[in-house]
Amino acid sequence: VADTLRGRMLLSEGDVHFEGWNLSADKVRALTKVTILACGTSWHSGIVGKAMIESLARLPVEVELASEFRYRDPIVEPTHLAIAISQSGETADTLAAFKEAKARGATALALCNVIGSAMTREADITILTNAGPEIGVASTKAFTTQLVGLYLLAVKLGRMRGTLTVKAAQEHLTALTEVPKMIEDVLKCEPSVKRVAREFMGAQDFLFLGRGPMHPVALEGALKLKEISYIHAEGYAGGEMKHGPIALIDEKMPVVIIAPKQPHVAYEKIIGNIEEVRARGGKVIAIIDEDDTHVATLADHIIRIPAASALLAPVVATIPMQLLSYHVADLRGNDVDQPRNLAKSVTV
Ligand code: F1P
Repeated sequence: VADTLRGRMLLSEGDVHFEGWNLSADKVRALTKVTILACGTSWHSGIVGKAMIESLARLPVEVELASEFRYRDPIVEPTHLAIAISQSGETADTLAAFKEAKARGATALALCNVIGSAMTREADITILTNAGPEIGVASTKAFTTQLVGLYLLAVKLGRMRGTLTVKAAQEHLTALTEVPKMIEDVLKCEPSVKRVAREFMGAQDFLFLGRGPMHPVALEGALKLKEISYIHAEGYAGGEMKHGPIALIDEKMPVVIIAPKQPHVAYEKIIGNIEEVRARGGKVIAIIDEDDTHVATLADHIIRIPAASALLAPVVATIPMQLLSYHVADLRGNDVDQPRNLAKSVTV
């Protein structure tokens, strides 16, 4: 965990000390809303961050597409905390939205990977992730690192607002110290991911489904596949399947269903999704817990992942998504580090 964030960061007695943190307890208690501003993969981590902050600090969070924010008339007040999430710290739309929120009175917090980047210069507070430099254009380790940064921030806000006891905060911090081991364990799924990649490398479309905390994981799985494999992919919340994407399902359509048994994932409903896909001839690739015996019998392919606490499950479940797009892209002969048409930081 110490390696996750740059600068001095101390975890002690249920508290997180970020270097340069200058928000008083009074100001944190007076906050009425958090607005997360981000693009692409960073926007997906914002959706995970929303669940973390709402659950631990009991503050309402809105996750805004930064590319839309400045083109409307957003409601921003001095009691709002605007969080810009960006690997590069330079993405033009995120920077513009961040400036807009700050100009309208919000406190500005940047969660970025690059010291001295435009967003860190703009910010009142910066939390520096230590995920770089990323060699590839598509954001991967930045995503998982942003999730850890958001988790730590949620614990800090929860402590300052009094919504988390010292004991509860310490339990979350202890769970975070298990992340490196969890990542080591989840990487063991690579052989099964490779088998899936070989079978579906020629697919024209993919669908990714997840509920609750697995919804942003599904969105990210689809985005990574698009970015480096150039395969059309859609990520959907499981409950939305019947509102449209179900029309796409036929025997040519692989559907990745992210189904660890987690609170808010609605495991029973996910089983319904699997049955609906199978009934239309679609091929189900299920991401499941190591000890799952039920979904394992329903899916065409399974990828097992280690059990994780509710707020860390998205970190773990994202790894097989990243590996899948990597192996599919590699098998198709694509340059996984320099995908066509993509820039590391989108500055226009
Ligand atoms: C945002 C982003 C990345 C994506 C690609 C293009 O970048 O959309 O998520 O993978 O690199 O830019 P950032 O604001 O997180 O640097």
